[in-house]
Amino acid sequence: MKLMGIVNVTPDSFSDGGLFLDAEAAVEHGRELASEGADLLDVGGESTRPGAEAVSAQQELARVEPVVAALAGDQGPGVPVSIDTSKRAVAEAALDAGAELVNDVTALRADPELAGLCAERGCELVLMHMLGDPRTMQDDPCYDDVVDDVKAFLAERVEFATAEGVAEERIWVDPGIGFGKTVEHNLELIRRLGELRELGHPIVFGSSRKSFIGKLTGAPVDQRLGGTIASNVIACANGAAILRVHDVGPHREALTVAEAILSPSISWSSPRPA
Ligand code: HH2
Repeated sequence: MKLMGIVNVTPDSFSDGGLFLDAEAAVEHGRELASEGADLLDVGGESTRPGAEAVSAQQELARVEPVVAALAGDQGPGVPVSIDTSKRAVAEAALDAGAELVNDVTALRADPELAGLCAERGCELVLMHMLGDPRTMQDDPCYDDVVDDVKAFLAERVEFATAEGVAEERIWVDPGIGFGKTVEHNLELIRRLGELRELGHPIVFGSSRKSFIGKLTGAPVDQRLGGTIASNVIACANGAAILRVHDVGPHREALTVAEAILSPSISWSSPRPA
């Protein structure tokens, strides 16, 4: 199970907006997440919270480029860096600065030319499901069957990406928890996450501090760690391969225990009776 630590270089992210807007603070935060056991660092310069305002490529680039360069460079903590963007220009600069993965919450819908860039560079690519865009996604989201609909969407997006030249084995898929979903939609997706494995791509899962947890527990955004861990452990049991989280240390601890329970590898590594 891999942990993707979140490094938001934004003034308005829903849970940590403004905390790491300064490049140095963001780099320091990334180093800390790596030291707590992050396998990847996901750097983002545009909030995707419901109702968030769009940011220009220039502004986004100015936020993320120095952070990616520092975290992916020789003096960085030595874990791969991903760029959370939907814009080709931002992704290109981040890849030039050393990022190895593109995480696109629009799954190549906002800027289809991003596909060609990923194909050309041979980087990993995360395709996430979202209903509409961040300004409208929470306006009464409706599905026939949320899991079937998300699965069909992701299958179509994988087809688009591969038609544009992205290698099948580079593609990861993500159900987009909280992106155009009610509490019940999110819970259903977590319960039936295993069905997305039929797509044949590693599943990225991001529930960290999201509002469905607050709606269930009544906790404000800075007190949702318990709920986040519960949802992530269940996602892990149901087949997620990568968890995108703000709080790496507590998740590393929880997953060490969860994986020891779930994984048969422990008995494989012990001597077997002849
Ligand atoms: N969630 C957010 C942003 N990017 N990427 C993937 N693949 N999956 C997610 O679930 C996901 C994502 C939203 O979380 P956060 O970055 O903390 O907030 P904001 O978008 O407000 O910066």
